[in-house]
Amino acid sequence: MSVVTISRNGDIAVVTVDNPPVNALSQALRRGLWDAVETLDADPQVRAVVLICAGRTFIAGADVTEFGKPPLEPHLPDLVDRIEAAAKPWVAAIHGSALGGGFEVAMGCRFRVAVEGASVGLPEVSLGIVPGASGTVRTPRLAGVEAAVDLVTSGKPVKAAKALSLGLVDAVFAGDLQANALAFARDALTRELPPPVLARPVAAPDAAFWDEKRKAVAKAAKGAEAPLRALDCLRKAAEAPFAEAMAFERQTFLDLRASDQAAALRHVFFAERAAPRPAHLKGADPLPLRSAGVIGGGTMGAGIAAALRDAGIPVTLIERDDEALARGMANLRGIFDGAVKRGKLSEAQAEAHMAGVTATTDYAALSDADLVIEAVFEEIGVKRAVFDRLATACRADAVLATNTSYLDPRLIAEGLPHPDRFIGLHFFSPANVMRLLEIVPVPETSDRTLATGFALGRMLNKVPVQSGICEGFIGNRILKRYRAGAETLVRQGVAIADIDAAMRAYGFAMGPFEAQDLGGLDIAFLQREGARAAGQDVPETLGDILVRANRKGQKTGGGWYDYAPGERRPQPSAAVAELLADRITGRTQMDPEAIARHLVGEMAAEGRAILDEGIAASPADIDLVEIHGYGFPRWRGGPMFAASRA
Ligand code: T1G
Ligand code: NAD
Repeated sequence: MSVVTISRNGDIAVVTVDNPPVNALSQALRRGLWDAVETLDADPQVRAVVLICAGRTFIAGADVTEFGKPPLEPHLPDLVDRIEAAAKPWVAAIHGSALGGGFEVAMGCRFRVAVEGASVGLPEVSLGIVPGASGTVRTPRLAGVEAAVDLVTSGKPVKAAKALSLGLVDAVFAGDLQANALAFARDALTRELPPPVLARPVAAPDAAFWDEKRKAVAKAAKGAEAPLRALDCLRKAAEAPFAEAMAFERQTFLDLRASDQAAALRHVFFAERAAPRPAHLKGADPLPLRSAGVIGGGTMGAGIAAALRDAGIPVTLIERDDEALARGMANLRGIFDGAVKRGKLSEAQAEAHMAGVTATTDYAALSDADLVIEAVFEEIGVKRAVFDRLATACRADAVLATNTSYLDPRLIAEGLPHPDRFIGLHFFSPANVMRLLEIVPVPETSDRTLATGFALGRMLNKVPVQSGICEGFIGNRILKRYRAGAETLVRQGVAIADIDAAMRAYGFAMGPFEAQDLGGLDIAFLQREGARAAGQDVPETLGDILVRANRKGQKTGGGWYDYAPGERRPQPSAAVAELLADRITGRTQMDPEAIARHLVGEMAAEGRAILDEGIAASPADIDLVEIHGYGFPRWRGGPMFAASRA
C-alpha cells in the first residue's frame, strides 16, 4: 500500500498519510507528499486540501532511523516550502501528536486544526538537535517569540487547547476530525486567506529578553548543548530575514546532528522505546491489572501507591496496625497535596486519587487483587511473614511482588505456593516520580508474571529494566562501585569537594558525597554492618568512620560536609578532615575531567561485570538504569555508552 493516498470530498481533496507505526517522514513519505502537492496543484477541480493521518497519530517527526544515513531528496525543508507554496490552501488535521518534522509540515499548511487530546511540539532538543525544517523560524511567526522559545528550547509538547491559545493551531474539535476539517476548509474558502506563515511578521524582542532567556535555558539544560543552540536560531529568526534564518537553522541542525550529544540522545531514545517490550517476552500475555494491593505505607509503599493511583489503578493499602495505617495514609495525602501545590493535580483529582485507596489492616481485602507489592521493613523475617499471609489471602494467580533493595528475592519467595507468580519490582524513591523500575524474576517466575511486571511498567509510564539477582541488582551494585571509587580518590588525596564538583560539571545534579549527605549515610552503613554480623568480610569504608562519629548526613547536621543550621549548602568540614586524616595516604592532583572519566569508567567496569554475569541483558539497559534511577546525564548516553566513546 502507498504511504500517501488522495481521495475527494466534492472540491476538497483529502490526503491521507499511512506510514505505521507513527507516520515518520521517511523518504517515501516525503516523496509521496511532494507528489500529492504537484498532483493537486494541477487539478482544477480541487480548491483546498485536508492533510490527515491514519493510525495512532499525525506525523510524529523525521524518521530517526534515517539520521545516521545520507539525506535523500526531497529534503524536508523543501517539502515544507512546497506545501506552503501550493496553489490551494492545505489544512493539517491533527490527532495524536504532531511532533518535530510533523509539526513543521503542519506549519507549511495554511491552517492547522486538531482534535481534543492531540498535542503539538518540537522535541528535537531532546534528541540533541534543533528543528531542521523551519521549526525555529516559522514557530515565532505563528505564535510569537516568547511562546516559540518555550516550545523549542524545552522540547515539551503542548496539548491542543494550549496550542489554540498560543496560535499554534486555528481550531480544536471534539468528534470526527476529518468531517470537521472538511467543514473548516469549506468555511475558510468563503473568506480571504491568511498569509502563509513565512510571510507573517515577527516582533523582535530586545537584548535584555535574550539575556534572560539564555540564563534560564542554560540552567535547565544542565550541560546539554541543543537548547542553547536552538535559542540562537530563534534569535536569528526574530532578527534576520526568513531565508537567512533558515540557512542558520540548517547549519546548526547539521552541526548538531553529527555531535556526540545527539548520538547519545538517539541511543537513549531507542533504548527507552525498546525497554518496555523486551523481545524475549513477545509471546507472553500479561495478566490484566485492574486492582492492586500495597503492603507498607512508608516512604516506598506510599510512593508506589501514588504511582498506581496516578495510573488509575484502585489500591488497597495494608499496614501492621491502625496507627501505622494512619501514617501511611498521611504519607499518601502528603504526596497528592504536594502534586496539587506544584500544579500537577487539581484538588478534585487529588480527592479522587485518595478515594481510590482502601486503607485496612485486614489482608482479606486483598482477596481479589491482581497484584500485590510488598514494601515493608528490609528484614527477611518481616517480609517472609507478609508473604505467608498473602499466600492465603490472595488469589492463586495474583502476582506477588517484593520491593526489596538488597535481600535475595529467592529467600523471600521460599515456601510460597505457586512461586511462578512471584517477582521483584524494585522502585526508586520517590516511587511516583523516578521512572526506573528494576524487574527481578526468581528462577520460578513465569513469563506471564514477568510480562505482567513489564505491563505494569508501561501503565505507570516507567522505564522497566530486567535485572538478574545479585547484591543491589544493577543500579545499587553500580552505585556501590561508584562510591567506592570516589572514596579511593579521597584516600589518594583528592578533595571531597573537588570530586563532587567534577561530577556536577560532568552533568550530575549532585556529586557522590553531597548525594549521600542528602539521603543519609546510615542506610548503607547498617547494611554493611549486617553483612559483617553475618560473617562476611566487608572492609571498613570512610563512610563507616563518619557514621560512627554520628555524621550521618544533613539530618545530623553533617556528613561528608558541615551544614549551617537550617541550610543545605555543603561546607568543607575540618572535623571530617581530621577524622579521615590517617586514611589519606596520597597527594594526588586530578583535573575535573580526569575525575569524571575515572569514576564513569568505574561504573562502566561494574556494568561490564554485570553483563558478563548475565545480570543485565544489554549495555543499553544499564544506561537506562543509570539515567532514570541515578541522575546520570541523559545527554551523555549513560556510562556504557560514554565509556564506549571515551
Ligand atoms: N522515527 C522512527 N521511529 C519512531 C519515531 C521516529 N521519529 N518515533 C517513534 N518511532 C518508533 C518507536 O521506536 C517504536 O518502534 C514505535 O515507533 C512506537 O513508538 C527535521 C529533526 C509519536 C508520541 O522525537 O514521541 O522531526 O519499538 O512506543 O507510545 O525537525 O513515538 O514499535 O519498533 O514511542 O504511541 C522528532 C518521537 C523527530 C517523536 C507515539 N520526533 N516519538 O508514542 O509509541 S526529529 C520525535 C514519540 C525531527 C525535524 C526533526 C512517540 C509518539 P517499535 P512509541 P507511542
Ligand atoms: P519505611 O520504613 O519508610 O516503611 C516501611 C513500612 O512498612 C512502615 O510504614 C511500616 O509500618 C510498614 N510495615 C512494617 N512491617 C509491616 C508488616 N508486617 N505489615 C505491614 N506493614 C508493615 O521503609 P521504606 O524506605 O519504604 O522501605 C520499604 C522497602 O522498600 C524496603 O524493603 C526497602 O529496602 C525498599 N526500598 C527502599 C528504597 C528507599 O529509597 N527508601 C528504595 C527502594 C526500595
